[in-house]
Amino acid sequence: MKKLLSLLLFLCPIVALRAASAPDRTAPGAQLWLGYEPLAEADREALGESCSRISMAGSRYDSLLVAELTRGIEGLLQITPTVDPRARSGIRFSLDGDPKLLGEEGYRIRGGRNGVRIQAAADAGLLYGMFDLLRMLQCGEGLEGLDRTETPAYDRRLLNHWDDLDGTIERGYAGRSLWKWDELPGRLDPRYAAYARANASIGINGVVLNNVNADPRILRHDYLVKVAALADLFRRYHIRVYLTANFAAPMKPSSTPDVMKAWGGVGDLDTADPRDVRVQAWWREKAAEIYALIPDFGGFLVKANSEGMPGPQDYGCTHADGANLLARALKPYGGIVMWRTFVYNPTIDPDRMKRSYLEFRPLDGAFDDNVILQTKNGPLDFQPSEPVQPLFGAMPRSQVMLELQITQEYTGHATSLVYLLPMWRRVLDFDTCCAGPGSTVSRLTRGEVYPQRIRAIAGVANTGSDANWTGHPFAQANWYAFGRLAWNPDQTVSRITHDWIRSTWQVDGEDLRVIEAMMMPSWECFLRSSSPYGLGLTLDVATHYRANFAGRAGREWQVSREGIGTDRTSHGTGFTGQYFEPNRSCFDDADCCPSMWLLSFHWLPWNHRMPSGRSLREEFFEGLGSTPSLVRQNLERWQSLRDRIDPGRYASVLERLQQEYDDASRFSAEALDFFGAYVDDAIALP
Ligand code: BDP
Repeated sequence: MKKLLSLLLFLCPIVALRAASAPDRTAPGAQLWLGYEPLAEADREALGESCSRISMAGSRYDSLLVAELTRGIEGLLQITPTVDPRARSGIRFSLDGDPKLLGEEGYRIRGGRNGVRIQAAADAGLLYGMFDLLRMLQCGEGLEGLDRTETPAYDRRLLNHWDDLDGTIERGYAGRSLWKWDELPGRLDPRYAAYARANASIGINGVVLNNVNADPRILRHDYLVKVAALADLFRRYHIRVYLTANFAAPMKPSSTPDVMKAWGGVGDLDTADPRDVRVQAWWREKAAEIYALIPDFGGFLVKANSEGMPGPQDYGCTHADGANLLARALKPYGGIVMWRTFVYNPTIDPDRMKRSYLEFRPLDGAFDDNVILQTKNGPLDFQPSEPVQPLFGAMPRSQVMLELQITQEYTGHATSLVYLLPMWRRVLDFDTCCAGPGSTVSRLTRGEVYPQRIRAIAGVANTGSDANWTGHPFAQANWYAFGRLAWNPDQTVSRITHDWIRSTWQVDGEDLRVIEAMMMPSWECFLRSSSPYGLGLTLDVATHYRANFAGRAGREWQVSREGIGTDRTSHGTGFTGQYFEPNRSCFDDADCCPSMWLLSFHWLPWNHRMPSGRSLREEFFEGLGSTPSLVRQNLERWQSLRDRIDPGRYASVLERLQQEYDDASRFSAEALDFFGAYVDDAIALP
């Protein structure tokens, strides 16, 4: 009894603190990074005066700004701010910023003894400035002496949802689609607003609602009315809606329900030929219909002549003919076409890594100015690590944007803790050298190397109907990091990571470092067994490893008793020839090639001497067996935080780490066994 009493006394202050906080703890993780837990008393006192009054600038987002600030300040500082248009102190918004400097979305934020001033040239800047202020408060950053100007690096920062109309999500691991098409437009699920708010808080300003393997029905009038209801809601958060268009949409409905095979759409034509005037008229009319419902509709994303999807090549036309067809229909309204370069045509070249370049580079300069080529980071398909797509920099007269995959298709679904920001950072920092040193993917896609009117970036979303949005609580970090990176690709990894940890877990100091230690090496640890030296081994995580290995060993990895890897050098498939110098020569040379991509570019004998002085065989097998112990370390780290994390989220992460440990153990055992059959223990170094 005595023990129970002392436990209760011990818990009391914590309970009181938690009870006073606004967020609903019944759904662990539902608040994402917007938990707004009370700050320490000293901080609350220091900031209370500065945040006690709000004066508005009269923007279209006024009510949202007041609601969000009130929610944040009530949670963090435990006071309710008053709205006072004449306030000379407190949080003051104004729209008198320099438009040349701040553009549509930028802001200047200044802090002093009297409070904070957020100045913008247009409404959206105030929204982003407000979220930045709340982030600073959550992260315990002082406001005194603050003077910062922020503008986004990309104008279009998009999430791509691979959501199907039946509520399933292609490569989704967090439940069903957020969009309830059968309830729309009549009922708006409260989660729509919560989703939009979360996106706005990290700067995302566009969402493609449907799967790239597009069901043409999304362009039918009844669906467009539903889309318009979502667009109306998202507009309140400065988010535009885009749709994926099926190239065969103008055709008569198909009798087959499988969109991948459906050679038919929602129109009444018997062709989708871009040269046919009826097809052109169909797209023009469709655009007019869409813009009548959604005046700020962003545009179309298109996957054409890829993995069985219809496209202009079915009519002997090029990607440019197809993209321009849609672009011209959208042009009068300011819409854009994001045409994907993820193509898949085995007749062009047997080395799949070479295909996008071979198909798209000859079309450089042929695309209209409202077309942008949406390009995956690598030439294969979102593998855990692969070389950067050589198309970046190779099309100086075309606009190109980067597509990243936030959802963890090849990186452990919602079971593995794999923090993807370090990978994305490498991609953005990769120097293509197309116009001399410094021609990084980041600068290229921002139009700093060759002119680009459209500057955009997309991430394939990992959200779903799960209460915590992303399945794995740590997968929220990938969503967050994508948004922050899209706003500012020069932001350091540690800055973004620290902000996420502080805002999400309300920890600092040693606890923050423990969580950081779990996240930061997670991608490279995952690679050691799942993508050793660029050899992507994961296909269907947690199932059928052995069958998967057997199916791919010869064709893809060319594994034998002699060695492993694919020769893509100038002596092999010639893929390295698609890069600019000095990358080309470096990738051609096994001693210069980054080890992370070594086996993507080279076939090497098992006794190849690695920079460590050890053999490829030794390192390869050590890596294959390494993940379980690394996951165990994360389990122990997490257990050390037991008393500092709310029980719901603590248990959810623990359970997933245990599952990850089991999966990793099974994966390692099967991989060691499978590849072990090819090698002889006695392989000696040369
Ligand atoms: C692959 C996915 C597939 C997508 C495709 C794409 O497995 O589901 O449709 O990419 O990006 O990674 O189009």
